[in-house]
Amino acid sequence: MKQAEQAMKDADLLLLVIDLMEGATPVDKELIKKIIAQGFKEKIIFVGNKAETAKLKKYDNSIYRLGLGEPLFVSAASGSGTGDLLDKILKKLPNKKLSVSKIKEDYPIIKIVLLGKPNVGKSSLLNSILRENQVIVSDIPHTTREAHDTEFIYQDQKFIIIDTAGLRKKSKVQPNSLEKKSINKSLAALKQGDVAILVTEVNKKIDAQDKKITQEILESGKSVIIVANKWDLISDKETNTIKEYENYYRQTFPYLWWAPIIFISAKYHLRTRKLLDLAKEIKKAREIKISDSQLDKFLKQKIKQHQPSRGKGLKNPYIYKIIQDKTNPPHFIIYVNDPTILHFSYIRFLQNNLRKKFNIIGTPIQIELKKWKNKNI
Ligand SMILES: Nc1nc2c(ncn2[C@@H]2O[C@H](COP(=O)(O)OP(=O)(O)OP(=O)(O)O)[C@@H](O)[C@H]2O)c(=O)[nH]1
Ligand SMILES: [Mg+2]
Repeated sequence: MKQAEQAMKDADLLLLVIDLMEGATPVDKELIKKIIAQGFKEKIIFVGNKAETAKLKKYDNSIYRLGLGEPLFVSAASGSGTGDLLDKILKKLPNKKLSVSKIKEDYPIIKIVLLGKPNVGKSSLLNSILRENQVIVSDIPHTTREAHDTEFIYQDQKFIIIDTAGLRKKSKVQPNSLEKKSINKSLAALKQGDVAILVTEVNKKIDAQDKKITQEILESGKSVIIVANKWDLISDKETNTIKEYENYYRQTFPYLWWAPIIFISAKYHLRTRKLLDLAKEIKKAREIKISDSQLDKFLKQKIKQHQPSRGKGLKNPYIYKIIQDKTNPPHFIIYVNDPTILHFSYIRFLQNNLRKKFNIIGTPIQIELKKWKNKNI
């Protein structure tokens, strides 16, 4: 039913076909109620099928009580009435078409890339999000040979999810093999995405290969969500079990401390769609543009709270200004009297506070130090 509802939302036109001999079934009635309640009544062309047979016998008058008026009588078997139906469809469609293609053009798309070792459940996660068995899932590692895209709309937002082939340790992969090629494709897919989802198996230890993949993601500058899949395999869960696992993940990926961790079960559809909501927020964070005046105010506050400490050398560091010069991911320039003397921990301090203050979730924040010259004013 959920899928049907989404389809109703996306459709330009709904053909509601009633069997005139049977009348409206309880399922039909339920569906019609839903359609009307959701305001889709005007999308409907109401069709009564088996008109010929129904004319001979008497058809069920209850169809008039459905709130949809008189149906268009057709007979799918003999073809009668289908010409009228086509006219009606064409009449309803042209204006709609325009608005749809217009929406598509300037519709922001969120591109998510699923990455992880073989067999961790990347394709299952995609299936769970879509709730359709579109992608082949199996127990044999390397089920997915090629990265492939699935485009869909969820809560008025267009998404593309790229499911990739599992990434195995380099030393185990034959050079020039098919596998090597699919690994290259997975990494190429990463370049196209906004948000990388690192899929891991919560019932297994994080190993060097998982870490290697996070390195690739970090180098790409993409946003990240860490997924701990197969949560259903953890038995005897207690209230703090998630917290314990989360601590383990945090310790294992200290350099990704800013990435959200979500515990899911692709198999049982647990929290899988939550990832879409999160990706939406993250995409916003990736595209954030903070004005100079907001950053001036921020810098003043922070310096007041905590003076920049000295690194190497004898000079005291002095920060003139912070500006954001790029977005996707956000990139800032800190203008200082001497870029070599500002202590690393102070840059961290500013970075963390930028993240907190402007809610930059799941996204790397890039910072560059530059020497202040008067012409920068
Ligand atoms: N118990 C459990 N099993 C899962 C879950 N998600 C996936 N699996 C199983 O894990 C196996 C691998 O799933 P896939 O989705 O094919 O994994 P993949 O990461 O796409 O694998 P490759 O395409 O080979 O890289 C299958 O047997 C799935 O049924 C889960 O949440 N819980
Ligand atoms: Mg797969």
